[in-house]
Amino acid sequence: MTNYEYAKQAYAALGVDTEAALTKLATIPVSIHCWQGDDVVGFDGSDAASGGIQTTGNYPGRARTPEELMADIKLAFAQVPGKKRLNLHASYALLGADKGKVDRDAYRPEHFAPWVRFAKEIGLDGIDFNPTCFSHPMVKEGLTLSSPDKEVRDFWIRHCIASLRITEYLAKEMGKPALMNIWIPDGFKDVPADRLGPRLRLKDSLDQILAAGYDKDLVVIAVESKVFGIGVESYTVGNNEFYQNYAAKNDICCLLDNGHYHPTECVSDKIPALLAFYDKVALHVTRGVRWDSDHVVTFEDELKEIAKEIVRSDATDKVLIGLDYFDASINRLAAWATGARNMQKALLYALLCPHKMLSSLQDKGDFTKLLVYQEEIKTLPLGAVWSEYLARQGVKDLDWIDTVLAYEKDVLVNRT
Ligand code: RNT
Ligand code: ZN
Repeated sequence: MTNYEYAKQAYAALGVDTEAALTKLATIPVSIHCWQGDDVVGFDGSDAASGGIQTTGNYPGRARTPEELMADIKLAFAQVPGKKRLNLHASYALLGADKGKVDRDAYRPEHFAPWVRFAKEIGLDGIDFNPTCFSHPMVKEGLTLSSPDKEVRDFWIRHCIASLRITEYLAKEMGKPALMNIWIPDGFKDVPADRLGPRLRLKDSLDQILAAGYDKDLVVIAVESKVFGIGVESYTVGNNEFYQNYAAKNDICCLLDNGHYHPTECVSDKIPALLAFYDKVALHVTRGVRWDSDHVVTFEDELKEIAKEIVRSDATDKVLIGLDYFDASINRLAAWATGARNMQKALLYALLCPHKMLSSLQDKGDFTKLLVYQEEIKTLPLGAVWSEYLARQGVKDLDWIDTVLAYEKDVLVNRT
């Protein structure tokens, strides 16, 4: 008997069909961020991320050009099973002859045409997009869409509207709806004198962006809240309450980044709360260590809980799963692939849980048996099913790291 056959029987004893789980897993898209490959720098002029986000480490091999980033994405994504989308930021525009002439408020779809060609070439399931409202001279006093300076607000409103057109284009080209997620760094280091004014200005800016109109069959707009950032410790304009109410009243979507809440809050618990009201919920799956540090996603409890909530709420088509981490202290391709593989593994873990049986124990009030089963399930032979999935997807098991390290030796070390 193979390991997989043994595992299949072990799960079947609990009423779980491993074949159905493997089939389902291969249909769930995960949007993988482009920004792990170059430390969130982009190609439009900045030399480091700013605005409360920060990469630490200087491991050799950062992608410095679109060609390098695409080559790295191709190799890193090939180590990840499942349906993959690409998550782009506006700062990754390929401006060509427009470089230095066209600013972010005038980026056009054609500046992203090479990304479409690339995504098609490597068989991706779609492209998602983000306006880049940070790492730019028009971020004034740390503010963008909430700035008291109308010129600043207008610049970022135009940027978000330009991004909307680009997102529509990406969706149309890829033949798949796309997410456009708005995150802004706006906030204050010290106790503000006015907490309402900036929020009213942000509300008005968002209203103006939405008033530009967009094709709702092609684009889902999300807003991403945050509790605090480095340098903006005292106040964040776009906090959770602001955006949840804004999204609800304007029929857009909330994006939950699990690094953006107080440390004892769980995004896993927020997902079903939002699903009670929203058709779509977007995620940035990350791992915060003590703060929103964006460490590589590992196979830890909250990741499993997030995956379980998506699967047992029958919401794999409602929850838009995206990744958001960036580690510059280790091989960046290994970082990318590790986090993305873990997201897939957590979804598999969730698909292999006997949810109906467990929830009926809850409904019957049999909390003793519920606890016992939930604990026993943790050590079922997940690894054998995972290996089977990798084999069926044509993706390497543990030895994938050898491929990445060979690439480091041949290619990455020459980027000095
Ligand atoms: C920052 C947000 C945001 C960014 C990316 C690059 O705290 O999480 O989503 O990390 O858009
Ligand atoms: Zn995020």
